[in-house]
Amino acid sequence: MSMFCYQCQETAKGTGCTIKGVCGKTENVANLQDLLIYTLKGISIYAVQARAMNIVRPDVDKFIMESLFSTITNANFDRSRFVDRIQEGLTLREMLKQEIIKAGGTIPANLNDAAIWSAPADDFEKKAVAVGVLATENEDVRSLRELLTYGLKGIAAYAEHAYTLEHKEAGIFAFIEKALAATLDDSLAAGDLVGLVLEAGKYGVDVMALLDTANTTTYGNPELTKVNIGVRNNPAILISGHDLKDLEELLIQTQGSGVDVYTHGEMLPAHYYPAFKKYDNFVGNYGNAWYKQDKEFDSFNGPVFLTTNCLVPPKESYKDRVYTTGVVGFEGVKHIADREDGKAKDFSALIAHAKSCPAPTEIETGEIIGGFAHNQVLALADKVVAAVKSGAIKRFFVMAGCDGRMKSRDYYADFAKALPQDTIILTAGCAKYKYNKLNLGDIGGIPRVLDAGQCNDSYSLAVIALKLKEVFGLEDINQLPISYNIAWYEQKAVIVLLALLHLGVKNIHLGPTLPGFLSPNVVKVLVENFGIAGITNVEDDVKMFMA
Ligand code: SF4
Ligand code: SF3
Repeated sequence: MSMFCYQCQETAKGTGCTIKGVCGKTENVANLQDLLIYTLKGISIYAVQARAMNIVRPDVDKFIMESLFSTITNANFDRSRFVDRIQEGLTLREMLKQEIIKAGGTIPANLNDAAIWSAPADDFEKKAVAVGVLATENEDVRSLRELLTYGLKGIAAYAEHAYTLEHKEAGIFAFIEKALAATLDDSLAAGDLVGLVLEAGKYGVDVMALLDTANTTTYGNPELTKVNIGVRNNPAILISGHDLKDLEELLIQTQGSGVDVYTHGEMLPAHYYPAFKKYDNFVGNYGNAWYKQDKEFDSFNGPVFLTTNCLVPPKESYKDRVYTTGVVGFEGVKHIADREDGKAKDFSALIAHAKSCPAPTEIETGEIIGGFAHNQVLALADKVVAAVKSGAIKRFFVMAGCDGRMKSRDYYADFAKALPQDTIILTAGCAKYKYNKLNLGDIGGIPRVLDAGQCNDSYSLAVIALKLKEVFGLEDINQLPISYNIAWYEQKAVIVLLALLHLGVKNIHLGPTLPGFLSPNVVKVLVENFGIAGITNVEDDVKMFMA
């Protein structure tokens, strides 16, 4: 075995990628990611001690957040970026340690190896092999440590988006560091780790609320919007990922340039924000969820810009048209540098490149509808409540989460089609692409698929549920006529799930397969305490949910 990774839904055989990632991640990148996480845990040991002495280093917080984010599935495949990060991490770790000593603190003897190891860059991969996921021998402890770590990756990703819009919360950084350090603590029993996993859910709610505030105060509240899925006859740039600030700066810089901008994948919900509607070159959404990029980037003809996950290793036919930024990376692909001194990123190369390319090839025509984040749905609350009371709406289905290339995910399209006409789908994340073009109709003017936005906007779905609970005077969120059939793929979906558990939601169904990183005993805990279950087949599941 040359690597071990089981953090995402498509992990090999449902148990772990051991030779090469199904996602395309190479063995050396996988191992360096493990070593980076180990380094972050070591830094966190000092960060916890420092914080207790009122020493807070914003550079350390930021480094940990961005590093966690960079190890999310389909974010970064570039070996050299991980080597650089590990080196930077070791330097920060030493600086933090010296600062503690300078402030009169004592560095404990017998610190964990993660806090004291060092090695020349050439030896990183050798070191990495000893510190990966399998270094924890007990299967249940390993499962809980990884579940916690993946939840932290999701928190870090959302915290990074909020941070970019100048919204941050010290408590979120403090929790990330406390929890990372805890994953090294052999004195913690499984019960303690379960407690931390559930606490991560609380911070999942907090960070999504923070990002919601960041997005809505900067760009306005998402509103009901029809998004064009056809093309125009101008050269264009395709922007993907979740970063709205990158989009804003790109729109400003392309204005009047003759270059159009289209969204792909998780950038689709940007169209729902009022702030972006003033750009007449912001044409529409091109294509579908991330995994179809190998075909859709080809036919788009112009440059594509990945602001966050999900990047698929690019085909040679369009690799020279791919640009990454932020935590995203791929060897041999052009990378747009971070902002400096409050200045915008420089997209001139991207725009010049677009001008030399033909316009996108049309792959579909028409419109899709979305923008049903909490503010818009609550504006329709009277209508929704009346429809529930009259029986016109029998049940809501939260089908948030991720899409992916596994054939078994056709289940979600079939499930949406098979749902009775008096049901509404509440969605967020790229999972929506399985049914947002099916024309499932409406109930008295309320569309049967209500898209709240990106995966982080799952927060909106929780706000809506809590509001309905209040309106109907219910004691428990689980008394609402809402079922949860969530599709997961990467680690942001892990934090969305933990956030829902924190809010008290029970009986969530998770598919298309249960996470490979959950040991049988951890699954048992989740089943017994939260009623978590998998999926079976469309017919039986629809019957079960509607019963
Ligand atoms: Fe395998 Fe997923 Fe890890 Fe990639 S991220 S190596 S597909 S488990
Ligand atoms: Fe999609 Fe990658 Fe998860 Fe943000 S973009 S939901 S998979």
